[in-house]
Amino acid sequence: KKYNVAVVGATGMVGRKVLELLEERNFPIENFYPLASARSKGEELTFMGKTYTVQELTEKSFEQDIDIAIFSAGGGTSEKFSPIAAKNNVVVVDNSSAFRMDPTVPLVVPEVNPDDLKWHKNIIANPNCSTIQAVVALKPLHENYKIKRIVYSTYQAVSGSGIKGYEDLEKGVKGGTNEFYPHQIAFNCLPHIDVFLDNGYTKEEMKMIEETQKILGDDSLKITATAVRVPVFYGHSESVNLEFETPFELKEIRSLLSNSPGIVVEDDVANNIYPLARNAEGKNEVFVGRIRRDESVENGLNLWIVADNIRKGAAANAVQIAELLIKNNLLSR
Ligand code: A2P
Ligand code: 11C
Repeated sequence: KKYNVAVVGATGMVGRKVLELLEERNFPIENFYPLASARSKGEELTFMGKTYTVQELTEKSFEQDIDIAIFSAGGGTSEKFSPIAAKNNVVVVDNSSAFRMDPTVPLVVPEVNPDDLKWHKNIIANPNCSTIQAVVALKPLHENYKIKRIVYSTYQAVSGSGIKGYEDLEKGVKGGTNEFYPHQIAFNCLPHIDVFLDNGYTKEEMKMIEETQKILGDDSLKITATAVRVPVFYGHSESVNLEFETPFELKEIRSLLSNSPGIVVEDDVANNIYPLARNAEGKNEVFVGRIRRDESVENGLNLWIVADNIRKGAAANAVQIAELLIKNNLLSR
């Protein structure tokens, strides 16, 4: 059986990667609808060997026969159009932050909480990129040793900001001035991702905290985060410090992570092997290394977690969700 699929924001950074992944994973598509703003209306794009014309997203778009719509066109667009799609029994996989913390909307990483898909009401939220890669690694550890506290410190690529962030770095290394970030990003680190909130944290940091609790289904988890933008084009890196309820052996942790879905362990420091953003680029897995005890506390562990933020952090996770919806018979038409 084949399905009718729409990609909203098909011309954007994440949208184009969604198209690439649908093609790469041979997604069973009958009819395809690339949607974007009026600016791109009429543009042509090639997908699975055919040429398609980009349609303008309007309230009427979802009167067409569409089974699944993957949205990557910003929070405002999702807020306005996802409910219209949902009402028409189109199942929406939404990449924006618009519905993530809505208790009636499942927030899903297929390797972590696939069962949450069962209670969807036609909208499913795709988590923030830095959250996705972390929880893939944390899930098996939480199940086995129960996490008490997490300290996230991130090193995030400029592609997380979309094309404007990418251009600031590209121009910056050639001596140009920044137009998007408040400070030069080339040869620099900015402890500032998204806007600052009243509590002194950035929105990115609060997303990591709240989304991790929701995905792991545990609001009592103690979490703190510092999110930093670094001069890297693709691939978010994260230092993750954990405290568990129960004791562990490092050997067990390594084998647990190696045998969990979606994870590749790269941890051979004698040979300078550890996860690197440059190596994660273009891959759909989450890479984990520098696995070592935090000797300053009881049952403490440090990890270095890296993934391609546009793939596993966005497009790949969304396409995996769409695949699971089909596999588990969870579409609404
Ligand atoms: P367009 O290319 O027509 O502007 P990025 O994150 O790389 O900037 O991409 C954003 C994506 O979201 C693009 O595909 C963009 O389309 C789309 N988009 C932005 N605003 C709207 C809107 N109001 N309606 C539909 N699509 C939108
Ligand atoms: C960044 N994590 O790297 C952000 C991008 O909530 O989907 C993704 C924002 C989001 O800037």
